[in-house]
Amino acid sequence: MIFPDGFVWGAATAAYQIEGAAAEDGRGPSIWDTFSHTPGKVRDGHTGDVACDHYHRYAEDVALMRELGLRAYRFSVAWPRVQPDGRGPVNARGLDFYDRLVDELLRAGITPYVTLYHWDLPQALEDAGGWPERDTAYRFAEYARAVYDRLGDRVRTWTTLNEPWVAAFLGYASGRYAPGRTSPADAFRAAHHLLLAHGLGVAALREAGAGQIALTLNLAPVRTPPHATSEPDQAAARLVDGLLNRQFLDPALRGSYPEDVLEVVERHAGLGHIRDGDLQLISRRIDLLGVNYYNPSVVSARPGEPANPAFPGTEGVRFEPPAGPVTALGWEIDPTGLSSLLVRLSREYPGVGLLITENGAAFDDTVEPDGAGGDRVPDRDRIAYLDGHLRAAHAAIQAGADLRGYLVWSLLDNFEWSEGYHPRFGIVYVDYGTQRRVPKDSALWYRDVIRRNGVR
Ligand code: PNW
Repeated sequence: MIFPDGFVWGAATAAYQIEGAAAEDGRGPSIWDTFSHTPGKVRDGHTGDVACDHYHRYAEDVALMRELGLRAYRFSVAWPRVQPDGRGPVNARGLDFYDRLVDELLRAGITPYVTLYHWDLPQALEDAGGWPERDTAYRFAEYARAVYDRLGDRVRTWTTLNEPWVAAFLGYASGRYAPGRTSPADAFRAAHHLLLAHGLGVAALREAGAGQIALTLNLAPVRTPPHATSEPDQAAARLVDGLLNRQFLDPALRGSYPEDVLEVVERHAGLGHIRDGDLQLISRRIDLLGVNYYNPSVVSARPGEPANPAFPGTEGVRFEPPAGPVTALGWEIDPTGLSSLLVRLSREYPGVGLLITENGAAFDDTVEPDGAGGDRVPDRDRIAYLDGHLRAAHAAIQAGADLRGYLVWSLLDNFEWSEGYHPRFGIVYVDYGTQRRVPKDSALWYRDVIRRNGVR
């Protein structure tokens, strides 16, 4: 199964999950510093204070990427390094780090893909109201412009946001992620202001001359189980599809909120925060849609079921437990969800290129002797996961999806948000005691995939 010429192969990370150096070179606190330092919020009290120490070890990490044959590397910029209070003059020493990183990548022949916001909102902006506050979107656009002005001469592809659904609904509705608030009204306002930030960011980047602009969403097909296919079951699936997928796809790519989504928004938050002209801004043309895919969602109708806290308005909807094999996080493994998602996106939202900006799996990896005095990490289950999803991606291309590349989540084992360092998503193992990196068998397998531009 050979992929098209020019298909982009790489790996992804995010600032708070790998950098550490949380108080260095003038970095201000983000909502994830506050949250992870609040007892009871993150498993075992883990924080990103040190993480993979990538801030100091970036050169070694880029060398490793080169050895693995990566052609592209997606990383995020920490807003509180650039503007410690989220507004005002830039902290040059914070931008210096990304400057060095970009140069190191280019020297290694690796194309940098920059994400401007991967959830680490400066705490000062949260103190001023956070994403439920409209002003935060304008602050984001200023920040985006400041980063572009420093890196834009060398970075061609710019992503505004990573997964606004997670930032809004896990951050402000379920409270499982920073800042840990639990107000559905605030979550819907946050979602709209994140979209507005995206639109204002696109305008700022475009005006500054950015080559390729993207938005990354966490997307999943929403299905009903085989035993539940009645009209109410399908209505349940349609509702969850609206909240998870169409709430973001339609404004960004069609310039309107879906009617069924607007109805839920109005019930929880009113519509006063959606102003005339917002949707024109939000739908400014982008070049790429970043797709983060891990698993499908499966739901059915069940009267009396309380709403899922991350999906306000889903009273009477049951979120079904996985029916098949799962990863260490209990996430269902189903590559068919990726092919159907990609084909649907190309059909229903034509005219935007697709890039898989995250796909991968957490498993309980262990280091073992390789028999030659070294170490290896025999992660066969991860190889099977990645192989299955690459086959699904290939099938989607055959079926007409305009898929341009694949970035595995993640390069390194890292800080998996509320789950701390327990889940290991990396193709490279990190021994947190010594910061030693050990490429897992999946990394060596991936190197071969890249070499032959496909899977056997
Ligand atoms: C994504 N959910 O997070 C993020 O972009 C990464 O930073 C993260 O490490 C990776 O996936 C693995 O979790 C998600 O509950 C977290 O639906 C949670 C959900 C989705 C995506």
